[in-house]
Amino acid sequence: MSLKVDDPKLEPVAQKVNSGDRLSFEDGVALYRSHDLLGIGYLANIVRERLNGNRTFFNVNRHINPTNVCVAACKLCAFGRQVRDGKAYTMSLDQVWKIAGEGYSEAVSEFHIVGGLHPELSLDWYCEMINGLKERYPEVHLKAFTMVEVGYLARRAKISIKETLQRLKDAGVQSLPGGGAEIFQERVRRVICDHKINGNEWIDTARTAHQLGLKSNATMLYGHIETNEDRVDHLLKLRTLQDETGGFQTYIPLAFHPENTPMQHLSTTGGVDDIKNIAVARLLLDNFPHVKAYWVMMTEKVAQIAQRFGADDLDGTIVEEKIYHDAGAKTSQSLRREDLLRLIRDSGREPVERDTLYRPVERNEASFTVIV
Ligand code: V47
Repeated sequence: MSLKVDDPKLEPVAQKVNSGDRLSFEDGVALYRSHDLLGIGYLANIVRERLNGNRTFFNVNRHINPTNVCVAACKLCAFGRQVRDGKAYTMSLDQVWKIAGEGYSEAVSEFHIVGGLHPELSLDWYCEMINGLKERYPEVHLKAFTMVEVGYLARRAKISIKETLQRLKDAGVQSLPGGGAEIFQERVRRVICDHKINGNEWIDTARTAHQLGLKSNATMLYGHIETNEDRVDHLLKLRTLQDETGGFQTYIPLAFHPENTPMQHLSTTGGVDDIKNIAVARLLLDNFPHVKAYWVMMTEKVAQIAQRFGADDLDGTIVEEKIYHDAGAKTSQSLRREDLLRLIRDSGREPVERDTLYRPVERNEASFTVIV
């Protein structure tokens, strides 16, 4: 079979996709530089269907952000606040445990828990929070804390990353979300998130989590001051770690939303760049089982199109979203399960409700069963 692309510079990529060979750094840059969106999408769709057939995954989840207090003050962020800011909030443990059960009528299979780097909340506090959630909602998978939060908690507790992750795991954390990766290139990182752990530390923390048996996701924040080369460098660093550990489940490209951030003079990304970021990732990350089109960030419409350009996951019901909405997102805060089913079916894909570990879920209204 010969695969057709309009841009002659993509011929070598098409040949490699045809034979199942790994793409190089130069291939990645050629893909980002090309305007042949249909050619790129065509190739990405082949890889997507090889890996996941016609299925598109989603879950019934709830986001919980226990605090927006953050010492990092990243230029990319509209969510984090200084302790004394009028809009700063920190939930009590009781509030976290209560809010977890609110706002959605169907049984949630995942809590996605992330927050700011709070200078006074200890590792013990977070372990108690996790423990309390597990006690009250034993069926619900706890996907909690970015590599950045883990790094900060370790530093404050004056223990190693490994010990910190082990403590969180013992308390009930079952996997980690993919946030905080931003762009690994130091030159960019220094501008957009100066006080965060650096790219190597993010990778090292993910490696340690995977070695402890905790799966995680991975993200990349694009559409600010990074170059195409920075994007490819980021993706290949993720691919290298995945070769070593196999611990990543999903990659999620995140478009920068500039509103209410110190970088609000930058414009938002366009639909072409959003779709291209899905497709190029699907082609470069040959060892990642899934690529997620995060509907809150992309809009429902673009996330639906992404299902034909390499994505095989939409994320979930979410219920309450703060990070993107503080940065001006116009999407809804929440979708119902039936909305996700419709979005997927209307893009010609077969919807599969999954748990966090991608096992199919069967449900009736009030409960769900993981099929193993
Ligand atoms: O870590 C922060 C990014 C991330 C902005 O693992 C911003 O399943 C754009 O990681 N504009 C949080 N992006 C979101 C995230 C995520 C979302 C959905 C699913 C999963 C998963 C992970 O959002 C942050 C940061 O990289 N972010 N501020 C902004 N103004």
